[in-house]
Amino acid sequence: MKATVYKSTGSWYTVKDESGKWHNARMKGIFKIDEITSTNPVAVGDEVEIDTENENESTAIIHEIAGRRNYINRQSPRYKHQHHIVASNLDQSMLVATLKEPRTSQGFIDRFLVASEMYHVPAIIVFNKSDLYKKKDQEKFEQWKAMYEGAGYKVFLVSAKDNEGIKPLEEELANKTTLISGHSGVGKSSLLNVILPMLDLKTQGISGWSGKGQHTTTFAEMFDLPGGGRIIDTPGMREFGLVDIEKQEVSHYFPEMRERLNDCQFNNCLHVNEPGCAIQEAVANGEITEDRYVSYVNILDSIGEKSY
Ligand SMILES: Nc1nc2c(ncn2[C@@H]2O[C@H](COP(=O)(O)OP(=O)(O)O)[C@@H](O)[C@H]2O)c(=O)[nH]1
Ligand SMILES: [Mg+2]
Ligand SMILES: [Zn+2]
Repeated sequence: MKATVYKSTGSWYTVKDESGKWHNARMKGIFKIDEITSTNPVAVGDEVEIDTENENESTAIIHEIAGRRNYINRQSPRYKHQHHIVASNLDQSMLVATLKEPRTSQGFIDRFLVASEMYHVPAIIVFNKSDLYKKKDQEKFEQWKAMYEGAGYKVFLVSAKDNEGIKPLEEELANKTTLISGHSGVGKSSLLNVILPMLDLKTQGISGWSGKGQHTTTFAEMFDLPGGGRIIDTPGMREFGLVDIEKQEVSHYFPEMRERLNDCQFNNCLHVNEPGCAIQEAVANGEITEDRYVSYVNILDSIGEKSY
């Protein structure tokens, strides 16, 4: 019987079958999927084949994993060649950011967007805590909104606290599987509590976001949206790493650069100081924002340095 993985707690998986029934499932045998070595062969979002094991206890055995449309992984900090698959079969990723308490840096947002592009997962950006924005913050928001929309991303402004701006976001999430991400303290749990009324996630006090050691769970979990669609929460994940990225690739993951790459004189152009560079020209005439270009150069500079 076909089922979808909603939660992984190590060796047991919470799965929902096509009729809506929940099972506690585990794997038997050895799986090799997508030719990668993974420390967790089954990921949240996976479509699996299960056989009922014990009807009374709702336990089941996973005996097949369907091919993944895409997946997000993390390099294992201990074993370089092992990857931890965080979630699979995503329609989009949603970065929760904020301009206040604590302001999310543009560099962080841009690295998130690059990682999403690498994984072929469309990204949206949600700025939370709008209730706290003063005039200056509102201006900053408008500037960033124009910049990111110009690059091709959807941008939302919400207040989880005051339930403001939620409707357009819910429309964007409807009938899609969305991975939610963002720094600790930006209001991910608060936002999920608004859009998933049946949920009651713990939110952190103000001291939480700068404190250490508050990340007790690192397991991803998927939730059904009331109007259709799903959200995947990844409590312990601060950001996707830019795993295995080459300098030459980076501009492919900036949509506003990608569309101009063919116009550079040299096909191995890194767009830094080469002559006849369409990217540098677009920055000079304002078609690409300087701020995004600075992020591009920063990412380029960070490559070669070890990420762990
Ligand atoms: N003023 C304001 N505070 C918020 C908002 N959303 C969340 N918070 C507060 O920000 C802190 C962190 O929220 P939480 O949901 O735990 O963030 P998470 O770490 O991303 O899950 C808590 O004190 C929340 O009450 C908002 O829209 N406005
Ligand atoms: Mg939280
Ligand atoms: Zn160039």
